[in-house]
Amino acid sequence: MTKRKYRDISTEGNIKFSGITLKEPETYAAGFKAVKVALKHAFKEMGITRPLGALSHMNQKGGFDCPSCAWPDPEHRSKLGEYCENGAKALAEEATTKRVNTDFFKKYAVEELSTWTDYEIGKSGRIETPMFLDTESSNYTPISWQDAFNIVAEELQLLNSPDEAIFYTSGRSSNEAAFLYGLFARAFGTNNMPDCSNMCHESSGVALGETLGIGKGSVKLEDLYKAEAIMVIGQNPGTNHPRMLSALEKCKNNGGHIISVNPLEEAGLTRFKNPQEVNGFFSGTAISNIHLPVKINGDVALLKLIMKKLAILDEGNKEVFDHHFIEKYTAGYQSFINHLNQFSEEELLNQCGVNEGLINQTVALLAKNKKIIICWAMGLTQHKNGVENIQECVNLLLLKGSLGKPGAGTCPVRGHSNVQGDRTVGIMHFVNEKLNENIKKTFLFDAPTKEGFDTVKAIKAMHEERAKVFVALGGNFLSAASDTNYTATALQNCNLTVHISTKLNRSHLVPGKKALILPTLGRSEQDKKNGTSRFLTVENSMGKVHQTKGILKPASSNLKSEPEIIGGIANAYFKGEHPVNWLELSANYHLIREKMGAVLSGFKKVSEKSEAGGYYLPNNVRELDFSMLPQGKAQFTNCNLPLHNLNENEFLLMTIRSHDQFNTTIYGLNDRYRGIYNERRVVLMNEEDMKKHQLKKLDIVDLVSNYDGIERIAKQFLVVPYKIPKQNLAAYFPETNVLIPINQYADKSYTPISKSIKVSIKKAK
Ligand SMILES: Nc1nc2c(c(=O)[nH]1)N[C@H]1C(S)=C(S)[C@@H](COP(=O)(O)OP(=O)(O)OC[C@H]3O[C@@H](n4cnc5c(=O)[nH]c(N)nc54)[C@H](O)[C@@H]3O)O[C@H]1N2
Ligand SMILES: Nc1nc2c(c(=O)[nH]1)N[C@H]1C(S)=C(S)[C@@H](COP(=O)(O)OP(=O)(O)OC[C@H]3O[C@@H](n4cnc5c(=O)[nH]c(N)nc54)[C@H](O)[C@@H]3O)O[C@H]1N2
Ligand SMILES: [Mo]
Repeated sequence: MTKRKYRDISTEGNIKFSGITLKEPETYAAGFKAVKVALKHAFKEMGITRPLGALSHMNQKGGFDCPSCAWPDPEHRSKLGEYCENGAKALAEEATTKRVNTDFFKKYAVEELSTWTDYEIGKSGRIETPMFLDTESSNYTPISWQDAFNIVAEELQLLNSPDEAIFYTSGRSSNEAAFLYGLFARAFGTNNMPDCSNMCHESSGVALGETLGIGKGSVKLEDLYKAEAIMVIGQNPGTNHPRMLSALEKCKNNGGHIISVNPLEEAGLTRFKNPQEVNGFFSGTAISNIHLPVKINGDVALLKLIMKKLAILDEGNKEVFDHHFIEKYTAGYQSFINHLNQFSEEELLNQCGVNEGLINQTVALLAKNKKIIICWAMGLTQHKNGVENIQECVNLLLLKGSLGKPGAGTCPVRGHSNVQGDRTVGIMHFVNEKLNENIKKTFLFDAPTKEGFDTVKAIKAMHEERAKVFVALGGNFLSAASDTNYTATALQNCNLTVHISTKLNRSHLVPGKKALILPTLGRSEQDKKNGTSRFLTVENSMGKVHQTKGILKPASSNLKSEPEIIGGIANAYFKGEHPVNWLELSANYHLIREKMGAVLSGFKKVSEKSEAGGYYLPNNVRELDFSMLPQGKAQFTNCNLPLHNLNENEFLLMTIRSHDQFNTTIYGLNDRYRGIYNERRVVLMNEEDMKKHQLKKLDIVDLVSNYDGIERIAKQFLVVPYKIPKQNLAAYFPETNVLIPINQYADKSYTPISKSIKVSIKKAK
């Protein structure tokens, strides 16, 4: 067949701008305005009556877990509602009254839909019924569930090897769905399970696994209240984890200090009005005591400089570092200090770009406190040295003995609401022998022992036609992945692409030769069996497993739950000839949990009543047990300084989220906290750089990356003067993903370098 055309507006140009307005960035996050904006979104999408009832159940015991981020819920929920502006927007997006029905697909061919922006695609609404795109067709047509399952089964049977199939997961699925999905992939015979976390916190997982023996953070929510100092590095909680600001506020009110490390002065990190407290509506708290405006990817240099200065102070009194802790629990201290001594203060200062006075203030604060927490997100993970960025944070905590005690520890702030749980229950491309053994014991089949593909490897395999069937449990693989045009070809090369989704997105519109969209229930919707509502479980950012139970009427009567869809596919494939009874297992969530308890360490068979508030999974760092590591000790790491060798006309570009988006789902065109309204194709630039390059406010430029001799262009961005370090730029993802080469990723974790892309700018013609 001839390949269907696919069009990418970033590559084509001819952009119609939507009429930008610029204001001063806001200094306060949240407050009354946030609640007002949240409700406006909710009423617009969900109608008049549903939002308030639904919001009052979000993040409450017995209700449903917010579909936005993975921040944990406090033990005592606020009476004003335990949700934030962006949680309400996420709910509104899922519970919208708009529908993508059969007529919609009849009206619009996939090629035409692929020219729509992500915003326009997302706003079309919830998918009502399974849809199929046949080899020569230009439009999706409706299909029965059983026929859809049979098509997937047939295409899987046609493969020469199970490793020609790919099973992607995005982090919104429940533990039960993800467990079943991983079980099916293994029963089918492959570990090709790329996951959104490959593009997200994989660097954290690798860094923490190597140094502390567990790829997760160590703090609990209460620790943030007790900390003496919290560093928030490379993270924008005001937009992406707003409820974290309440925890930072509590820390401050208890006498703690907050240090933010970020090229931008993000709204929530400066000041905050707590919408969950009556007085917070009006008066606010200044959050950061110290803000360190580091250059993009200057964090290792900054941390090294801080530790060098601390080491000098420690030389004098041996009280700045926790020598008892270092001696008893760590390995590599002396080698670390020797390595640190090789760097000059001048070189480090120059590379991090931060004023020395501010660094000295930070050093003074850290010198006298030993209960320190470091929180981080994508500003650290999405660089070539993403793993080392995090290991440098671990070094600081080890020096201070800030682990395994109240008020101290590591806090990688997770993205998707159940991304951590999905990994815990078995979504991973590498082989876990213990898991395989337990699967054998419980389910009586042999799981594959060959390492599978992560995101980058999966894209390459599809591009080179080594993989031919792509199945996605949620997510928007095309827009989320790097090198958009390369990834598009990869998906188009497949014989079949299958998306289990709630809403239409770009990945459905750049399909394989055949394609299926299988519509599923969202987190907020009732999942009924024989008239009774069922619950599922998720794991939050701090390792606590808890229930989630939807309360809204489903978007259509023809949706299936994720476990049922997976069970349907597995049953059509195995046709009863497999030791697992897939239909029975997928229909009974209690049974899935019972099996999870048998296969995974720490999982309990939660019933409706027991463990309703959730339980923590085991965490060796909390116990200071490093027996799984060399010498049985936590490891110091000697990290190098990243090198970019920028010439005069080159910049480092970070691709970030606006306040009006959840990853590739675009809620609206405003980035209120940064003062940017009604336009997403903007590039934030330092005013001196603008002068130097003879650019004026709102000039139109193209962004160009040049790696391995290939020029990649993202066309037509409006220049916005902004307080950002020189030679640094910021623009939104996913519009800029065309610029990120498939072969540029973090060492060891393979996370694309979404936060430090070397680019030049050209005035657009
Ligand atoms: N509303 C909303 N909530 C979300 C999401 C969403 O899209 N919308 N996404 C969810 C997901 S999946 C994730 S992973 C998280 C993402 O949460 P974040 O990591 O907060 O998201 P980003 O917008 O990528 O922001 C990265 C921050 O790091 C800073 N930064 C960039 N480069 C550097 C650097 O080199 N050094 C330092 N120190 N800072 C740097 C940027 O200025 C920005 O403030 O949020 C989750 N929550
Ligand atoms: N340049 C650049 N690229 C990035 C990033 C960046 O900072 N910069 N961030 C990366 C990060 S941190 C991440 S996590 C990835 C995100 O990658 P993904 O997780 O793949 O992308 P999302 O946009 O979160 O996926 C949204 C889609 O999920 C589906 N969906 C929503 N809820 C549900 C549900 O309950 N069930 C099912 N089955 N489907 C559902 C909807 O169809 C929706 O369109 O993107 C990465 N890409
Ligand atoms: Mo993420």
